[in-house]
Amino acid sequence: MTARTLVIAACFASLPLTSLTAASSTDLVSLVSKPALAGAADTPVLSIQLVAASGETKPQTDDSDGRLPAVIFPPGFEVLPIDGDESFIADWYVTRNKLVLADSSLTADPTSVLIQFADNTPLALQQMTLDVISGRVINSWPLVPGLLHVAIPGDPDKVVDFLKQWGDATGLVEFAERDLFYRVGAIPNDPSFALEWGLRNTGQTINGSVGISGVDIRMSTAWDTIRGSSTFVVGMCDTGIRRFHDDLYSNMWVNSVDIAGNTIDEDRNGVVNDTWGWDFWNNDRDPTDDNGHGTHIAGTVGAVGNNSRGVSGVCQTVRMAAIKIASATGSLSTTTAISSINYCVATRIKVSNHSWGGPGFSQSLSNAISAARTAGHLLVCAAGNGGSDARGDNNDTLPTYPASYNFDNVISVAAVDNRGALAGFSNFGPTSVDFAAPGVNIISTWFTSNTAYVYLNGTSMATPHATGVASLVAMRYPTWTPGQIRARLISSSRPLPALTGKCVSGGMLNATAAVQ
Ligand SMILES: [Ca+2]
Ligand SMILES: [Ca+2]
Ligand SMILES: [Ca+2]
Ligand SMILES: [Ca+2]
Repeated sequence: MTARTLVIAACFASLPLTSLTAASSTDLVSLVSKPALAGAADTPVLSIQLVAASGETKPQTDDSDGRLPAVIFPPGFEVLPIDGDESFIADWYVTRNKLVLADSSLTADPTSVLIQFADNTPLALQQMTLDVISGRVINSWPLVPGLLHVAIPGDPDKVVDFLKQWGDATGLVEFAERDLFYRVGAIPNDPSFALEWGLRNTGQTINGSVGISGVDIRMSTAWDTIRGSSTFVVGMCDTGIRRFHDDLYSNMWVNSVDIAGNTIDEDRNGVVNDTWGWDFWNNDRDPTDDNGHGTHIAGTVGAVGNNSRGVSGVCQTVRMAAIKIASATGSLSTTTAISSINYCVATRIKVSNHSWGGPGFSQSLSNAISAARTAGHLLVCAAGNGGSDARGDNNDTLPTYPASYNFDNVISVAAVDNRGALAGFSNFGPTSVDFAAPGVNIISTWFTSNTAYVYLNGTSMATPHATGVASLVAMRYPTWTPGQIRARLISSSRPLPALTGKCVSGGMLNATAAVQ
């Protein structure tokens, strides 16, 4: 048996030495406090002896009912269980949500951090690490083994700094980072006569703006090929959905596998009784929209077609899972985003809409999207609305995440108006934005009543056009990978002069060509 001795200077004075001593009771860790080793008297110094880890492993196997798991754990991974104290976790959500509702300018969660443990890190050493920072596990995800969302009492920046040093010294922590915040974003317009120019543009005047005939996504002829499917589920990761809206109700997904009214997660996707999807922001089973953004986007993907009312989604028939990841004020976090992707993969949802973003790179989110790629999941993402000045930026030099994660299961969508011009607010990027879709004066369902509609502007509105077309392609070609679907949407785009050099395709989404 080999032993390594490591000396770690703790970087903040509030280090709870007593909890460290408690961790030494296991046979995996021999932990001794040696304050005398430090140069500075007020800096606690620990000597940690790592005695050959026993390497307990728990590889995931096939479910007993014969369904293949969506995600296979790498051998050797075992993740600390979520803190068993349900009231602590419930309180944490309430506290976090109050902080965010009170201050929408927060750029990261002040109460928690993300920790990625290295492969084969024994549970006792994970727990010891948490003890050092007085951390308690809020969440973990089968999609990203070893990643923990941890509530902490101290300053998150200091904790992240400490965990980096701790990781360098011990090899236990691959990385640690803040739980970054992002925003859903749309620019409201006054309601006026409902016309969906983005689906079919005859040059009609929309909200005072005269259109150019043919600047549309060629939807009506695409519907000659495919109009949708009542078995295809699309993940709507946003502020929730008003699911009883007259023009949405019959296209909403109802999860019949997870039976409500019990305590069993029958479909084993990680949440219990998720009948309509899930609310990851409030951690409850009711993903009703309290903002509006998500209901608008849902109407563009899948308002019921041919029902003699309102608008039609790109998919006339589809099943939309309401996956609420954002607050009433439109803020969301890395961790709610990861939860939504984990949920989609675990529920075998192939395509998801992400009309949100921000400038913060997250290694955790990047890893989750990479794992989703392996699992065959496609994310359709908004290129972004130009940051705080609402003037479009070049994402090649100023990335917007998640749209700018460079994987072939991520589509980045810019916005055009009804005259074929790139919207002034729309981000662009010759290599990082894939194509444009209608995003100015977009009429869709609204959350204030079951018969409400409203116009909105934004790459948030362009994105669901692409999500709808990607879903139609996935329905038509069920064996295609996300990369194949993305490549089809890019190659079938119709060039527009204003988009030359502004995106990969130099063009606008073309549903008719995409579904051929
Ligand atoms: Ca159940
Ligand atoms: Ca479930
Ligand atoms: Ca809720
Ligand atoms: Ca309709």
